[in-house]
Amino acid sequence: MSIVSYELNGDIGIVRINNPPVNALSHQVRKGITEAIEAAGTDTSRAIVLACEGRTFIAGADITEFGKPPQSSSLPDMLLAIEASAKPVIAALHGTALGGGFETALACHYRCAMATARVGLPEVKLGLLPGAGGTQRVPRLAGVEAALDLITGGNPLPADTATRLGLVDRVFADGDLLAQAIDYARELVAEDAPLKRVRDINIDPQTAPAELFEGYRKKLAKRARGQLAPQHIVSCIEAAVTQPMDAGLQTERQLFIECMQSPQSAAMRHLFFAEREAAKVRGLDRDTPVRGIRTVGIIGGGTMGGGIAMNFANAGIPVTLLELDDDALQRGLGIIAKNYATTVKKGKLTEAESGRRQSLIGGSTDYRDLAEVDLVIEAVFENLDIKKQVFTKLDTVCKPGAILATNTSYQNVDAIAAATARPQDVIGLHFFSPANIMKLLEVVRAEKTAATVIATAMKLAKTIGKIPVLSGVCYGFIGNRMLRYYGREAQLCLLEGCTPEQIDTAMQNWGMAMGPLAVGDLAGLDIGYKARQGLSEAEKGDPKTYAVADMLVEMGRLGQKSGAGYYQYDPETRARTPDPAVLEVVEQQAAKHGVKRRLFEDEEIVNRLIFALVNEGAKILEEGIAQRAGDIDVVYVYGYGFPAARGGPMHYADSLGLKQVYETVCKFRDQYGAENWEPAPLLERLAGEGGTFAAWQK
Ligand code: 3H9
Repeated sequence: MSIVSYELNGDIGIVRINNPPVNALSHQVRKGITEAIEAAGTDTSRAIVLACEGRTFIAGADITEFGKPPQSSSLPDMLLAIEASAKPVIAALHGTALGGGFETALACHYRCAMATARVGLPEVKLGLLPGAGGTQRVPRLAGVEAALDLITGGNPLPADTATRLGLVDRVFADGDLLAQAIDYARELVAEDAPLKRVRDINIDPQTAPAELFEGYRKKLAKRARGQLAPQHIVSCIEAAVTQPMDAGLQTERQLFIECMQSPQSAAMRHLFFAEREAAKVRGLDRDTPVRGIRTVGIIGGGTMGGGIAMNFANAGIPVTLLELDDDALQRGLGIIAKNYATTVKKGKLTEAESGRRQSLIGGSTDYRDLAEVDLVIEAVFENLDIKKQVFTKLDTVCKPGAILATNTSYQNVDAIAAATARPQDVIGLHFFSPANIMKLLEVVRAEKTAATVIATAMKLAKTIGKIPVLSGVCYGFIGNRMLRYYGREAQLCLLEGCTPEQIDTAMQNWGMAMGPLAVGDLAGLDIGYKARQGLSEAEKGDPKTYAVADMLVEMGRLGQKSGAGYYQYDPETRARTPDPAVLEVVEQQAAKHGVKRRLFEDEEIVNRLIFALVNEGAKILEEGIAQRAGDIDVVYVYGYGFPAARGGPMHYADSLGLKQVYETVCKFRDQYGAENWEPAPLLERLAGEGGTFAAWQK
């Protein structure tokens, strides 16, 4: 079948698109649709149905064509041709009608959809705005506020909500979409229904005063700090109110191009593909068999274990939560119940659904209850000996073929696997806290992990809504290994002259979701403290590095949970305020370790922290711990609050140019010593060759 086909079904012309996997609007598709509409204009058809083959209606412009020279006909031109058709064009939607795909539907005169369909304009997630009339047509149909929410949020709407907003005209509960769309087209012809062109709708300016847009801009300045596209979307929707359609389309076009050429969009498009690429394991056949995961056991009902359990229950997979005794078990189940209650309170889940999900989580204090589960995830205390004991026990009770996973953040998965007689079934599944919310899952391949176990883990991640990234075994895997150096530089900047708020503000202004010291307070300063206690003097490194952090813990300042850490916290609101007592500790420790405090520019703080990440990332890449630079970016954006608009640490370094990064790292080495700042060999090599991390293949 050709990419776009046209045929007559009695008096209805049918344009069908068949461009797997998601019917993206490639040059060929645009050309095909334009020609089909032209053909339908001159034949005996009385109405035209536009529908797609495969799993979805058009999922948008073809992102792989972005950044390449444009080919005619352009999407806006194609849509003008559809809108201008003298015969009604009816879009028939199934799957996800997104971006340029939904804009195509909006340029049609009527839209019908399966009840399961979803429609949306996710361009903002690519650092873009809808560039084919979406910002002009949605407010005309659904009103300005709904348009602002839909387009700046980027999340798709279910068909019934879209119908309520006037974006869809007819919904089919089930049955054959094309047959029903043809009937609907005949009905419209019989009624002599008017050609409903969205451009003919005028928006009452009274419904959208200038203050509405100003308020929205301010809200977005906080929610999407420093991002261009959300602000431009507001301007486009404002233009839909204040300008005639064609002028509004021009405004949209101009701002779309500006977004498309921005480094922010390049970064976010990089992430779109990196995220999908990360799910692919090099050297693993696409048809590697996967094991069925119908039931799961989780060992440890603490915050982590409970959060992990929720992921499976949310995906309809029954879980047995194992604890040492009944008290601990009831505490764990209680935390889960509380988390669900909060979600219900926020209106994100119904009471009934929350009950259904919780009914999938059972408890036990007996290992034998894990005998038949397909997967066990161990989430006990971060101690290698305890973990080994757990795995030895699992080896005796679990059925053959069960996957035995550890949720360790640091421990050696090979050593854990060696505690069993089936190391091929052992894998690391490193969830991020809060585990029911954070998208990232590091899948840790141990030396003997079987291919089928890796393939199962990668697939399972998708089932439970996670973004998987494969990591090799090393201390801290990809994310936490790099974080150590980021944290080290934050500590040293503090000692050398910064205040906690200067560091956190500099990093937040740069785009990080939170500053490193505020994150420390949130996680609890005692965690790092305890981990450091377990290290030898040689492993601890320079004693000045964590002098402030250690002192704060010894003063009982454990972070938010004790009401004070790097900051003071209001017990009611948790609002933080700077604390002069912390500065005293910093000054005392600086004096003790002979560090002369000085003034810092924000740029130096950012460079020290981010380049420490990049330098370690380069080592991780060269060692093969990460499969590709994009995987490291995905880890940082989805697990550590790294700004998507900067594309992840490795993309950011590539975008600056590795020569510049290398030279700065060398400058830091000369200034602060080779112990912390020896440039990674790969960084040095690529900087010399004019290469990039993205293009480097091991
Ligand atoms: C736009 O439309 C701009 C216009 O406003 C203006 C223009 C002037 N193009 O995600 P999956 C590939 S901007 C090219 O794993 P799922 C994807 O890379 C666009 N390729 O499947 C993957 O390839 P591979 C606005 C695309 O079922 C394969 O399809 N639209 C595109 O989990 C399967 O993807 C969007 O932002 C594309 N547009 O989810 C929608 N989309 O197999 C982006 C996907 O080689 N897409 N691919 O790795 C999505 O959100 C999801 O792909 C979708 C399916 C929900 C559709």
